[in-house]
Amino acid sequence: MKLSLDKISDHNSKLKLSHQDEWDFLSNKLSKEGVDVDELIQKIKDFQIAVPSWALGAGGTRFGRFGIGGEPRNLEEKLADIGLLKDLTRKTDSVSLHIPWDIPSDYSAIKSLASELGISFDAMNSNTFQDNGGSETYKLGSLGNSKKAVRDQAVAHNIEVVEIGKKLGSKGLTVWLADGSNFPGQSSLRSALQWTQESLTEIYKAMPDDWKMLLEYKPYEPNFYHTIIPDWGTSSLLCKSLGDRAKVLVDLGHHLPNTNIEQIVATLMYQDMLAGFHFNDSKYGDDDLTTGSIKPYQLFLIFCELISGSEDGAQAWESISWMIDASHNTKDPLEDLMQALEMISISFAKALLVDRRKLTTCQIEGDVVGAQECLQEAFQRDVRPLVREARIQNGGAADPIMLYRSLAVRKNLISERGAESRSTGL
Ligand SMILES: [Mn+2]
Repeated sequence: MKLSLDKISDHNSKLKLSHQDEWDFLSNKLSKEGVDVDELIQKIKDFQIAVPSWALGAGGTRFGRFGIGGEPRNLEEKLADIGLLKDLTRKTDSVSLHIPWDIPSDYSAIKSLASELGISFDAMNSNTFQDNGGSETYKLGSLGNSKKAVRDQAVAHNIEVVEIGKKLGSKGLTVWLADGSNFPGQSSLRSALQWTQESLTEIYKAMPDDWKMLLEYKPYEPNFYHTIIPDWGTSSLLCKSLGDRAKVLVDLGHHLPNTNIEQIVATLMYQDMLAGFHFNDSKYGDDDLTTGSIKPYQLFLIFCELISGSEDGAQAWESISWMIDASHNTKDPLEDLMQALEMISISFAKALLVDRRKLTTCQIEGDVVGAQECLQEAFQRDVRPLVREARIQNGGAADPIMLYRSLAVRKNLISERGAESRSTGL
């Protein structure tokens, strides 16, 4: 389904009056405070977040999966869904593919469809967490498996993913390993790390010079005694051994409860070691809940560190990749993604409004209360009119979910693709 742009302008003109009042009030106030409103809006407009190809179907748990209907049946339909999201939100202009779920059957057709929709190919994702028809099993690990034949197969898979990405114009490989052990004594902790390092070295050497490797970590699941890359420190250590183009990928859900993620971000940026982000939210573990639905203050604090790290020159903003990595099986995935994109934009906008000069003075002078006030002043602000204004200026809908529902997009997708269509993925 392709959205006619007239529908967006009709929708926007209906909401124009109420939006204009709210926006005039906020922009006047910001201008009086000395904020360069045009520059602020430009930053929000420019901030684009990749959508993974697996987030467009109903997610699932190990207990069950409840289809949403009208799910994309192939890569072409996945791109079409991202095109819809792009038209409505103007917040996403790239897709992150997962191999083997999304191997193109016709590369030039896929490339021309993507360019027609204005979508580029973000980092590629390899899959060695489930068996993919190779002769060896990943039951007891992949890149860090004790058997060389298994490691070789996993390395070859990653190199194949790079080759596929090269044909599409991608510039990055994301590696997340499910490797680890479920019981003490099951594996040699040190050897497993060494084998992983050796396998990653082979993959890194096979990447083109203008590619980067994004190395993800996770403390537990699917292995519950140990994972080979449990934390940012281990990931960082491996990346440093590989070379400058390997950096650490932070998935918000891949931390133990109450971990200070903003500090991890600050530490990684201090060393120019932050590859990118996987946005989601969590209450207990890797819950893959919608970004900002549980801990919006944490998300804001993370953005504060990102902005301060880039403005202070620790690490360039452009060197960081952004992607949503969540899926929830009780929501329409497109609506879920719109909610996530909105919350990410809101947190980013609030963090941009922090008076950093005042904050630095408070920090240096030891004004604890003043420093907290600086953050609260920005966090408590209602920036929704600002985010909406940026979206409207970019050609998006004033209220993407409202328009999506009023056009009955899901119903249309169900009549196009069927109620039982099922997207590839988990
Ligand atoms: Mn992830």
